[in-house]
Amino acid sequence: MATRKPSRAPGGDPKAVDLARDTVRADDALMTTNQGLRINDDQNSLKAGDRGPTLLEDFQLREKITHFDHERIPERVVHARGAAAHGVFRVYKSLASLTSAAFLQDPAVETPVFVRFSTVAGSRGSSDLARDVRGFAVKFYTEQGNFDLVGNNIPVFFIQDAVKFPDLIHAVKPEPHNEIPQAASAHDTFWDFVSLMPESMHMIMWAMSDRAIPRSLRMMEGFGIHTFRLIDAKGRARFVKFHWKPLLGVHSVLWDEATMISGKDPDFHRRDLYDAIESGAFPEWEFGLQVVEEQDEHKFGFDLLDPTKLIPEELVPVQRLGRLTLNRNPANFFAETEQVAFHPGHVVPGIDFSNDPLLQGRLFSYLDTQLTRLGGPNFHEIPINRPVAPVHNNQRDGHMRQTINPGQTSYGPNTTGGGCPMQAGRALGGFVTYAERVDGAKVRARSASFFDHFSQAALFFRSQAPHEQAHIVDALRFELGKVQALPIRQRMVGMLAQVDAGLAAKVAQGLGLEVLPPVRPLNHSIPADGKPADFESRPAGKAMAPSPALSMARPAPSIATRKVAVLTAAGGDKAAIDALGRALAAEGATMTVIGPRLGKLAAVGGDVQAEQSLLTASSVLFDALYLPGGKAAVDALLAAPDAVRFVREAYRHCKPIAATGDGERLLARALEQPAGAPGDAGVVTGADDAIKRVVTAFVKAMAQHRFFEREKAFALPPDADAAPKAKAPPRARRATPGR
Ligand code: HDD
Repeated sequence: MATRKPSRAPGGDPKAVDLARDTVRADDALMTTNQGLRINDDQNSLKAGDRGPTLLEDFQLREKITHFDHERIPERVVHARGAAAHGVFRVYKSLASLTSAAFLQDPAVETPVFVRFSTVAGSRGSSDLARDVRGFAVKFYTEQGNFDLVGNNIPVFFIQDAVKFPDLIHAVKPEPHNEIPQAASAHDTFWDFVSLMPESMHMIMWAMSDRAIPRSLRMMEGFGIHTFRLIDAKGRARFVKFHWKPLLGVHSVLWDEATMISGKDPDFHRRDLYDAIESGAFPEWEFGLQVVEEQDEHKFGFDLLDPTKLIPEELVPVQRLGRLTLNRNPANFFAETEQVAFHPGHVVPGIDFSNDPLLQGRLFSYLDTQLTRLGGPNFHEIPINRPVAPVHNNQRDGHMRQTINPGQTSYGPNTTGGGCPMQAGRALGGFVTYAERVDGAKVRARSASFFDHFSQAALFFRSQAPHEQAHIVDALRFELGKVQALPIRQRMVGMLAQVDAGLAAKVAQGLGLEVLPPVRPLNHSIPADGKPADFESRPAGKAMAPSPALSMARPAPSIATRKVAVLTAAGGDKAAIDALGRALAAEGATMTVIGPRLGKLAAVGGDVQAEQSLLTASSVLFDALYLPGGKAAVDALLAAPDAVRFVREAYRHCKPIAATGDGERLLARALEQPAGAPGDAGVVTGADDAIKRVVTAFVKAMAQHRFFEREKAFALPPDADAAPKAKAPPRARRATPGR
């Protein structure tokens, strides 16, 4: 029979955010209507005669069709495409010296969490591999109520004030006249907006970098972005930035790969997260804090309230203070991942806001958006949104109210309900807003301390490894190359010239712009003194020292969960495949045998199972490639163009490749064209009996993730890549208000 698990008793174990209490299983159940009436026949509608018209009387048909007609809810206006998981969070040691938040006091306390990752621009059905920022939203179900850390995988944002958010999103979404393009920023309206918003330049550097095409949601950093406040038990406040550091390292794919993955497996990230959790390889992040004492607020040369700025880790180290582990997939995507409602305003005592104007605007938007998306003010009663802390107040009624509040009293103060529910006050854990002193004239203005839009953009660009810089150049050439309006391209080049002259020159070259156009940075903000004289952005200040922490160019701490493709056919070298399999298993990595067809392949030394075929698999879905020996197998693969292409793509995408024995022949053929002679970096070869050495070197190569020196073999012809002599960017000119 269908079973409904009993609700958790009030005051029960707060660790158990157990949606099982609301889970209805249909094991051995009989089918019913929504009123519990058993259904006799669900295959035929009620008709006047077996060939006659359907009768309006068929309440069963109408109930089913009506429900179906209303199965979709509005997708999120941004971050529509996402995937999520349940997990737990624990601090390494008590953070009582920083905050009174109960869930940060005791390493023995395990706080349940629900984490949703997302892209921003695309619709719910768009590809995971779009060039985009990734949302990284964490809901902590604490004993004091829910705390939501609604961040991204990039530590800064496009705009400084929430009032520009609708403009930013309108600009990046598909253009309104033809709804093109889907999940892509490479179009006119986005770059038109950006070219007029110098404050977006730092974020643009990140968005054009490989950070915007992660290898896996499990291999991304996360950031709270805004400066928040932590308040300790004595009421003392400090500024903080929140960080998530993935234990698997930070890795990305190449743009060419990303576009291919979008076709081969648009669910690549979602699948990767789901599969990792199902296999027990639980994704983990360390919780990091950058702490700034209140008296140090103004010592950085940029404003801590400006969300387009980060605090370089070299200036304020990230203290790693806790761990997040994702260990359970949602049981139902709609009920949990789609209906979860995050809100930066969901805080607990000990955590508070700063006056960052982007954050301040967000505090309005998230609650408001749920009214449309989830249909009314009772979305907090949906199981995934329900706090584990008990909820008592005088709010009543509204669409889809679940709670049955007995009794006469729905107001306060009251005597009819004995004065309940009572305010907690500070002593009993009531949330008390930090008493920041605020004193100012009412103005629509932005502080002049927000006006240096280029120093940190330059900091990011100059902190990148050469291949990372080259990828930014390529991304800008791609994105701006898709822009139709020449003035937009020109304005962008002018803007880039303020970040880095070499970068601008290379992008200009790729776009066929001979001469760098004049720079006319506009900033549609007015400084606090209201004088339009300072209407525009300031040129970059003194160059900041490069920050190595901003680069992803470092080996992975481990190769756990990396996926190796093994290309073979009947007659392959089973002993070598098994040896690799054992070595990978010891490292927590996995191997997939790919054959010309699925199923059993008679290999030398026994049978090998091909789990995927050349039709279903593609090199872009793997991290590395092994080509075992076996003459017959390699002869068969050499006759299959898809096999040769598989190897070529792996090489082109700079992946570690190993080949033993006859496998080297396949490697050599694949690399004849177009790469020319294969470079050695990341390619490990050896005779059949050298498998032990090859495997060891291959595993080591995998920790490096990619071998970008190979990209030179695929570089554009020199004509396209030589940078023209950059003219010094003209000095920023004063913009005329209203222009
Ligand atoms: Fe936002 C969703 C992150 C600025 C308005 N935002 C949303 C999600 C994430 C972020 C991760 C998806 C949450 C989920 O998985 O359900 N947003 C950010 C970050 C920002 C930011 C890191 C800047 C630092 N957002 C921002 C501004 C506004 C919004 C300035 C409006 C003024 N965001 C929304 C929203 C969404 C949202 C419209 C859409 C769906 C939702 O809230 O629940 O309210």
